[in-house]
Amino acid sequence: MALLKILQYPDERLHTVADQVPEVTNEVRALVHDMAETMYAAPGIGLAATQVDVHRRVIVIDSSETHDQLLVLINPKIIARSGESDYEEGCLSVPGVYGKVPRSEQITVEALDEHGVTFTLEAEGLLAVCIQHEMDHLLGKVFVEYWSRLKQTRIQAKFRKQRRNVM
Ligand code: QAP
Ligand code: CO
Repeated sequence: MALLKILQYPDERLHTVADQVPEVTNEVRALVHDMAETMYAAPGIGLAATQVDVHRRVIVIDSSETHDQLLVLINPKIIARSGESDYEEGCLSVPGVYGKVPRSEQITVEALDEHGVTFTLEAEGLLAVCIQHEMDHLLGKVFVEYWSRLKQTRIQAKFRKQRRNVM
C-alpha cells in the first residue's frame, strides 16, 4: 500500500490523454488500491489515474456519506446521458478552488471493475457529476478549464505564487 503524489494544477501532465487498459492485471489492481488509499487519505470523493501521473483509464470514486462504497471504473464509457446539472465541484489537483461546471444530470456508464468484469451503472446527482469530472481528467481536462481565460489565469497565478513560497 502506498500514498501517491497528486499532481497540482497547472501541472502540464494533467493535460495528458490516458490510454485504455488492455487487461485488468494485478498491477492495475495495485494501482486501484493505492489510488483508493490516496483518495480516502486526502480526503476526497474521486480520483483519476491522470492525477497521480499514471496515464491509463482508471478512476476511483466514493461519494457515499459513510465513505465505504468504493466505485472502481476502468475504461469507462458514457453510453447515455440526459438532463442538465451544475454542482459545486472541487478537485484534489486544484485545492481550495470550487465552482460550477455544466454537466448531465443522469448518465449511464459502462466500465470494467477491478476484476475485469464489465458492468453498467446508472448514476444521477453528485455521483453522476463526479464520474463526468473524473472522466474529463482521463481526457486531460481539469474542471477550471470550463471557465473564462481570465479566471484560469488568476487561479494559475495563485498556485504558482504558493509554490514559490514553499520551495
Ligand atoms: C471531484 O473532488 C468532485 O479543494 C472530486 O481543499 C468534487 O474529491 C466532483 C478536495 C465535487 C464533483 C463534486 C478539494 C479536498 C477534494 C479541495 C474531490 C480540498 C480538499 C476534491
Ligand atoms: Co479532479
